[in-house]
Amino acid sequence: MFLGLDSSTQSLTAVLIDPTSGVICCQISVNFGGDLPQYQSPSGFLPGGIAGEVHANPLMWLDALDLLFTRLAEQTDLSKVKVIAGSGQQHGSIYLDETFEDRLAALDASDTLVNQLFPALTRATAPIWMDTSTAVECAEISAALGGAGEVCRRSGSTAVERFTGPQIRRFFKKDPNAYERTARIHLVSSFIASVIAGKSVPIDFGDGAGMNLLNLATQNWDADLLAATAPELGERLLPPALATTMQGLISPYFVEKFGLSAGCRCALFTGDNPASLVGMGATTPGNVVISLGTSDTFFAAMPGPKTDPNGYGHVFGNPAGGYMSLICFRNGSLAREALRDKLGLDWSAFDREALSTTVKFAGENLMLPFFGPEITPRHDFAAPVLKGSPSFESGSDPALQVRALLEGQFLNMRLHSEWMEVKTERIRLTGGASKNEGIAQLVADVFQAPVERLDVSNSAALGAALIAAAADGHDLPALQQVFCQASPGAALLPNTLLAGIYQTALGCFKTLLDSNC
Ligand code: ADP
Ligand code: XUL
Repeated sequence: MFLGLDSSTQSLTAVLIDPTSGVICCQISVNFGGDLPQYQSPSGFLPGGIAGEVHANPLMWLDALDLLFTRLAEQTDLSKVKVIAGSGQQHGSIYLDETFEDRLAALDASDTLVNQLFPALTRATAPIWMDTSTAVECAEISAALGGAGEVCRRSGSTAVERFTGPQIRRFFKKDPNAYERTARIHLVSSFIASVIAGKSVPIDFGDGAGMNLLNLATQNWDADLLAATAPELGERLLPPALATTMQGLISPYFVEKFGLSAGCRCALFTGDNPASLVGMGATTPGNVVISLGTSDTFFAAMPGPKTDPNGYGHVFGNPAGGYMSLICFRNGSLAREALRDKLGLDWSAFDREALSTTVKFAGENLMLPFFGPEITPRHDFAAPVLKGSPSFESGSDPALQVRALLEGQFLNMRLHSEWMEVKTERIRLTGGASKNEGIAQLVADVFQAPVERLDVSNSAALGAALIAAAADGHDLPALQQVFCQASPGAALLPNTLLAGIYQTALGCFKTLLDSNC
């Protein structure tokens, strides 16, 4: 069996798979807020951060690891686990002194991880991906490299507040003594992996690319980005590696305490988005994952390290080799809900039958579907912009606005993923709104690609379990065939009669966008 762990913002999840029978044997989670209330982090982070700071307590992640393995040992025979891999929320960083390595090597199963590792922290809390406190540091790093475009060209993203490099720089500036005492900096992913391996293990290319420090072309830390971020930073990081690189045996702590086999090995951990790409069965170019959650995200495999000339999208390493994009759209479900409520509708107005009544108006009315500030494109919109017929613009025919909102969201996605230069052959849809047939059909129509929905609830942890099996020599595409199957009959084919209409609408949408940004 192969174990995948995902340390996300709100919970730590385990997925255990048996590739021989093709079965997911066990899926369990520890919820940080509910199971570990002593950390006073109901949503997984410490409330009340000032000036955009959002931090979490790394000891909470360690206690969660002890608790998760306790629960796993009660439910399964952990001695059958051959390899462990995992993923973590991206960008979060943990700062450790020179005692960390010895502490990991000497972990005693009769004590807790927290008791043994907390003295090694040089920073009590870990900034996480929700942190927006580093605008100054982003500007400094960009200036040192000669502009935002150069940071993007090298690292796959412009300098971004939540990314780890700017966060490290802020720490160095605020507390140079603590930075000086820091011998090792880990991401959430590599921190948990190191605890399991009983030694510091590398950051992988997938998560490493979320730091503004990794040079995508060389797949190594970029000397100029390191120098622009903090002094002697390279010494505090291990050379990055591919997620499927085996790291050796797991720490005896887990063998003695939870009954894992002494022969169980550890692969690397990656970011939750790269792991989801694996778990959604989308690691080959041509596959696209669109997640319709609170915000919408678009991620897709790509063969080469192309970067977004506008600097909105991110490029990370693909755990299966090559690269992947991640593009976030802030106005996702929040915008769909805002229009629904404004027009006094319910979700049935977004259904397939409801949308079929307006198909003859496809592409005719345009909406810039932004109810508030957007990040792709980056602009402070105050309200949607409408351009079309009087009955559309006035709202007297609400169905026209529903169609135009959805078309606008997916045209915007199509427009802002063109830089990848990868033809979309198949879309795998996930997230709360993906169950809506009308919304799913519109995705198929606007992208002119079939849309499939998977019954995968923990795609990152599943992806991590698949990475563990791949690290042991299993064929990843074959595993994905078994574990990442679309629900039968759930594929939606595009209405090809709309291909030309949406091609033209894309150009009109771009013109409207350019005149409003
Ligand atoms: P997140 O993981 O970002 O919290 P989810 O992926 O769980 O979000 O998606 C939640 C969103 O899904 C809700 O905000 C809601 O707007 C949307 N949603 C739920 N059901 C439907 C539906 N039938 N049609 C459209 N949207 C829906
Ligand atoms: C990606 C990002 C989030 C985190 C948390 O850039 O910030 O998706 O990975 O899930």
